[in-house]
Amino acid sequence: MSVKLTIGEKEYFEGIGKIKYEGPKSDNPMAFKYYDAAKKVAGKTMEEHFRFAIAYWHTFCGTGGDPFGPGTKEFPWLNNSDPYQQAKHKMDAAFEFITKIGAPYYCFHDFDLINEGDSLSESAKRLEFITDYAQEKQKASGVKLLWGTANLFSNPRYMNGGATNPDFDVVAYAGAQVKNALDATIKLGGENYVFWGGREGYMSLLNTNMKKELDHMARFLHMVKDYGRANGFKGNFFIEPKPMEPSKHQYDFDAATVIGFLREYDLMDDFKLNLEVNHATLAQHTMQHEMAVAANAGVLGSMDANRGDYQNGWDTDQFPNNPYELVELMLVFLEAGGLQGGGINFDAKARRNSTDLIDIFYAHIGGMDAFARSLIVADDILTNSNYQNLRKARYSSFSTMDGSAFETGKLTLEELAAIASNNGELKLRSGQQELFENIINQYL
Ligand code: XLS
Ligand code: NI
Ligand code: NI
Repeated sequence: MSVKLTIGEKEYFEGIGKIKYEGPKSDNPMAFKYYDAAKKVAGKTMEEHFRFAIAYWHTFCGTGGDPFGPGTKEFPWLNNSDPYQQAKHKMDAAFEFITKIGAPYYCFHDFDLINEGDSLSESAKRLEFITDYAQEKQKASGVKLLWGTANLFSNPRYMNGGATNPDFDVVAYAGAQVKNALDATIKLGGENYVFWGGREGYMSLLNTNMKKELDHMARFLHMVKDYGRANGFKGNFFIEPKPMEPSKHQYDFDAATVIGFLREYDLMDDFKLNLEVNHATLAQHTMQHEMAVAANAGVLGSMDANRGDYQNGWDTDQFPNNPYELVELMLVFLEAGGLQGGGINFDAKARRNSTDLIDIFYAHIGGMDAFARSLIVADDILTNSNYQNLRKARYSSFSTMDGSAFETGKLTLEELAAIASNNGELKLRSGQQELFENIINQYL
């Protein structure tokens, strides 16, 4: 039985209704086993915790092309050579999918919404047109915009970067494009605005003045922030770290690097981080490491959810499906008090050989369920297990008189040395890693 959930002319995902929660015993592949939007966990509903978002680029634009072959997926909404009509059909399909899967948010790059025109003014006109339509669709469906961004990496003009391009005219073009993308985000009530610097980096230091490029990037971000604030944008600006791909060296390498940059250039008040799982692994970190670094600095803003592949080293953007790993993320997530202003955006794509439209549903149902199950387990661990106490106990010596004098800056190095000589040789204290690891399996 299909339910009509569109305000467009055509139903694209025929025969599929709204995806419902049926619980872990259900064997219906088109139902949630764990994601129950209204269920309360740790004081908030699952919907409030996650604020799931659908990525426009992978889900409605990406037909599976890779360096070795063209797209494999037939997206009926792309079958139109008129860019305006095509954009409308794509948006009909997008809002139909987002409503049926039950995600409260979506995210886009400017030219995911509508193909770029052949001049700045034609592109601006196209964006104006499609964001008028998006306003209608958002109103009719209740779906909201988690964040918008500008694509400053696909067009050949950005081959040497956008804001960090050595050619000032390209920087100006990037400025015009970001201004339009931010205007579109503001117009649609977007809650955040993202910068991912795919080509803000370099291929060879021989032809690069890194200091100048970083100064330019900061200048650019300040300009965008000032413009946004002057035009009523109250949300967060997010930077999305990634160490490489497409650039050899990307300036927004990882969470710690970006935080250093934001502090150096006085941007911490307006910018937070949008962390992506596969980018963390490309930087040789775990996602929980990146999340903890951001949370410690008060800038854990948002998450691009996906996963990489342990046997190869690129951004495969697969859907998350590993509960053990996700529990580790959800522990950091809950202990940090959640995300600041952002949500969980599936920056993930069904595989190139997953060519049925229904595969898009399987992929998102799986991702949402994997997060939901992990949230429940992480909450259970935090409320019912010995986990936090065990970790705390490792640091108990800092609650002694000397330990707390050290923490509060009341000890000199000479005093520290005197304490050590009084203690004599020390007993080893186990880190008990395996004991900690077993807790997750026990609660899964
Ligand atoms: C690419 C990035 C990109 C950003 C948005 O690796 O993840 O998709 O999320 O520009
Ligand atoms: Ni991303
Ligand atoms: Ni990515």
